[in-house]
Amino acid sequence: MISKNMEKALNEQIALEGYASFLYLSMASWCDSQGLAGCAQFMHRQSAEERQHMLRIFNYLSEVDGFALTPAIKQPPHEFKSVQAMFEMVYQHEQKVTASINELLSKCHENKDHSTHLFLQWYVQEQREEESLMRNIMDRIRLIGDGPQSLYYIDKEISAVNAAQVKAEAAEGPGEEM
Ligand code: OFO
Repeated sequence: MISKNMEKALNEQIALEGYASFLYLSMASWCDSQGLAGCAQFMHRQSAEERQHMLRIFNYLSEVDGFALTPAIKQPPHEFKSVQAMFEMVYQHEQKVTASINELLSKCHENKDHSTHLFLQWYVQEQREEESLMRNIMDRIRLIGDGPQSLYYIDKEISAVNAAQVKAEAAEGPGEEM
């Protein structure tokens, strides 16, 4: 059985993952409105991934006799200055999620909750991969440069990144995710 302390902390993480899913969905919509189909696909996939991250904790809480709370929906921003600014915001959000996972791990130590500590290892790796992916995307955008002519190439590049992610996920198989 999980402690009330840890249950509360995991529910906060559920809310953070849920917000990421909605933020990325909002970004997908904005990309679509800008004619950036490749970026829109990328953000839709990221949004779906974040929902899976949320559900993974949801299910874990049920498994350890905790109560998973469905978070309130806070409306994310829906206007972005540029595609560069949007990816910068994604990177910042991922850093916030990483910091929150690290906090959770410290709480596991304080509460001697080895089970949750083990469960969270998956998130540690996921966050490392996500941050690296976002840095890689920002580097590519920087190399292409900004300005209206660049948008076509940026979108093509993100579409290629998305295709590579889909392929890698298919190779990994469904794993434990729902
Ligand atoms: Fe789930 O926050 Fe990143 O991936």
